[in-house]
Amino acid sequence: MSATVAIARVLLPAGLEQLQQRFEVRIGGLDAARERVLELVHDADVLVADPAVPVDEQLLDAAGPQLKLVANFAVGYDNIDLEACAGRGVLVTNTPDVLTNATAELALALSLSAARFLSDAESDLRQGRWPGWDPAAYRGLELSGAVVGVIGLGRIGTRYAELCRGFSSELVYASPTARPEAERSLGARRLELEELLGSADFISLHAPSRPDTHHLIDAAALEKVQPHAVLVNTSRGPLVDLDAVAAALDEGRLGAAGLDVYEGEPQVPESIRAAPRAVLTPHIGSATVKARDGMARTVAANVIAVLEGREPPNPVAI
Ligand code: 8YV
Repeated sequence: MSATVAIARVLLPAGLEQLQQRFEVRIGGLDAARERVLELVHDADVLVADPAVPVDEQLLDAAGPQLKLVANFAVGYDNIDLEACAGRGVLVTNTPDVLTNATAELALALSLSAARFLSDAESDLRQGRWPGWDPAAYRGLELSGAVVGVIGLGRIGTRYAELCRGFSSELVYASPTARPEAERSLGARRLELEELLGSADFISLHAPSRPDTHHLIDAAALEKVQPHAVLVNTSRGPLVDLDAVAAALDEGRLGAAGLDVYEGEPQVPESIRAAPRAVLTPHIGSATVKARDGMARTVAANVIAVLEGREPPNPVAI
């Protein structure tokens, strides 16, 4: 009897077809409600999840003791209760590397577009609110030569820093551990978070969502930033207090914001949707053909390895 793979929501064909050729595959669908996922996972050997699927005790119970692997269709895995998985001997895998360029490029795009107020400018034009060329209007910030502060210098943060290096930016970073290699190759200087907030023109978040990073950028942090600073978040929503960012934008205490992720997404608070100088995208960091197909293939590679009794290529350390 072939093993059963339960895909809580969806997996793109680049990975799905490989699984369907080998295993019995159940698919919840993009809109699968929690009840459906609880049903779908029953007796499965593998669960394919994604950031919109909380993998907790209840879901693991619904699966049953035969569950071997939770393969996340994402590099981030804050949706998964790692301890609960470890306690049951369930492996967890993710999809690193394949989305590094895509996500770093979106962070760069948000940095540039927020700094030049592209959403406000375009919306003024589309709504017929452009009175004509004005030398004083829409005067933004240049990335060239700016001080770029990277919070979390992992794979994506490092790639973003490399891209900014092409703009002759001065790089500073905050990280729980020193990154001597990045310091050598990029000339990046490690700062305490407070110092980084006070000195960076661009602040880009690339840290995981954990209790110690919850609302890393809150009202108190925003008091330290320069009023022209540009805040960019392509990591996870809970790192940022959106109401505090909206208030800082409204009151001119923050220059601009480029956000791709939101606490409680897909709900996005009215405060930030209405805020000026904010470029808002709907969690599309990894949304390139190459990255998303790569992620689907990586999910398949991890599932196939575990079901064939091999070590998965991308285990998440617990
Ligand atoms: C999306 C991401 O969550 O990989 C991550 O951690 O945030 C993004 O890649 C993913 O595409 C959703 O499946």
